[in-house]
Amino acid sequence: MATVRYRAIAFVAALMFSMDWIARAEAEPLKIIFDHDGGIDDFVTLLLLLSRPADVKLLGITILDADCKIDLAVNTTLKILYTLGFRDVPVAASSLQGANPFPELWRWSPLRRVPYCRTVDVQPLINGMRPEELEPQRVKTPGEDFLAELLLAQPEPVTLVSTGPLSNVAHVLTRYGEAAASKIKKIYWMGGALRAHGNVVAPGHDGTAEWNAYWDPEAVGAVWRSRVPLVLVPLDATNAVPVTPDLVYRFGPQSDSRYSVLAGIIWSKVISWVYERPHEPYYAWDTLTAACVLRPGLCEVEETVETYAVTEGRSQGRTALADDADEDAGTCRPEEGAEGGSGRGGACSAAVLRGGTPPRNVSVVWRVEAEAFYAFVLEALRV
Ligand code: AGV
Ligand code: CA
Repeated sequence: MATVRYRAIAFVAALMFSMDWIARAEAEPLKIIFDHDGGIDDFVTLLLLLSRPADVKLLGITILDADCKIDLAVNTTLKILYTLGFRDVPVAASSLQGANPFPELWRWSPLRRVPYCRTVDVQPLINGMRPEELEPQRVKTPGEDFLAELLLAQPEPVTLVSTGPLSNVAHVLTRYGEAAASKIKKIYWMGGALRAHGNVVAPGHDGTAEWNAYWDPEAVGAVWRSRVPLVLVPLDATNAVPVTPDLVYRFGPQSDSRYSVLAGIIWSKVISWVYERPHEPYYAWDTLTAACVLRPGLCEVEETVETYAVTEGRSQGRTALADDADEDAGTCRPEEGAEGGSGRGGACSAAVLRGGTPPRNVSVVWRVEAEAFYAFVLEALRV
C-alpha cells in the first residue's frame, strides 16, 4: 500500500516537473545581461546561465577588472562561450577601476604568482580553438558603454545579473539616465551584507562591507540613489552555500557532460578553503545569485526592505538596514524624530545616516536551503 502511495507521489512529481518544462519551453526565454568580474564562481555562474538556452537568452557579457586581471577574465569567458557553441554572445571589457582594488594576492595567487582565473583559462576542454577564432565576439567598445548600448537596443526591459562590483551599472545609470535605466527590469546583484558580517579585511576599514560593494563604494551609492529595481543576494544568503569537496564529488556521475566537468574542475580549485579557512571558505556567492533568477522558488525573498549604503569613511561599502541606523546612532529623540514616533525621517534621518545614501527599498534574498540549491545546480549542469 505504502509503495503504491510512493509511486503515485513520484508519478505526480514527475508529471509536475515535465509540465514545468513544457510551460517554460513555451514561454519566451528570459533575456539576461551578465556583468561579472572573472572570479572562480563567476565562471560557474556563466555555465549555469548557458545551461538552459530554452529558458535564458544571454544578450551580452560585460566584465570588470576586479577579482581577476581583465584580459584573462575576458579570454576565459570567450573560450567558454566558443566551446559550448554560443558564438553570438558579445563580450566587452570595462575600463573602470574602483577606489579599493582587490588584493593582488587574489588576482595573483601566491602559488608561483598564477592568478586563480588562470587555473580556469588553461583547461584543455576550453582550449580547442585557435586564438583568432575568439575575436569576432570581442567587443571594442568599453564594457561600461557597451552595457548602455545593449540596454538601449532592447525593445523591452531585461534582467541584469551582476556578480562583481556595481561600477558598470552605476556608469550606465549616471551617464545614460532614464533612457537606459528604464530598460532594466531588475538587477540581481551579488553584493552587500545586511545582518551578516562583511568579508572585507583592509587597513582603515571596520569590516562591515562585502567586497563587491567595497571595491567601488561610489558605484553602490549611485545605484542606491537610483530607482532601478534591485534584488540583493548578500552574504546573509550566500553564507549558507560553501563550495565543499562533497559538492564537487557529486559532479562525478554526470561527467559525460562538459558543463558538469567544467563546473567541477573550476570549483575544485577552491575546495581546500573549507580546511584552510573554515571561518570563511569559498562560497557559491555568484552562482546562488543566478540560481535565484533561474529558479526563484529556491530563494526566500523579502520584497521591500529599507536599506542604505555607506560611500565613504571606515564603513565604506557597507549596506545596512535603515532600522539599524536608528539603533546605531541612538539619537532619535522624539523632538528630532519623525512624526508618530517611528524613530526615523526628517532631522533624525539626516543626522543618523551621515556618510550614507538616503534610504531606499530593495528586495533581499535572506535565506536559501543549501541542499535544494546544490541539487538545482547539479541538475541544470547535467546537459
Ligand atoms: O564577496 C564575494 C564576491 C563574489 O562576487 N567576490 C568573490 C565572488 O566572485 C569577492 C571575494 C570575497 N572574498 C574573496 C573574493 C576571496 N577571498 N577571494 C576572491 N574573491
Ligand atoms: Ca564575482
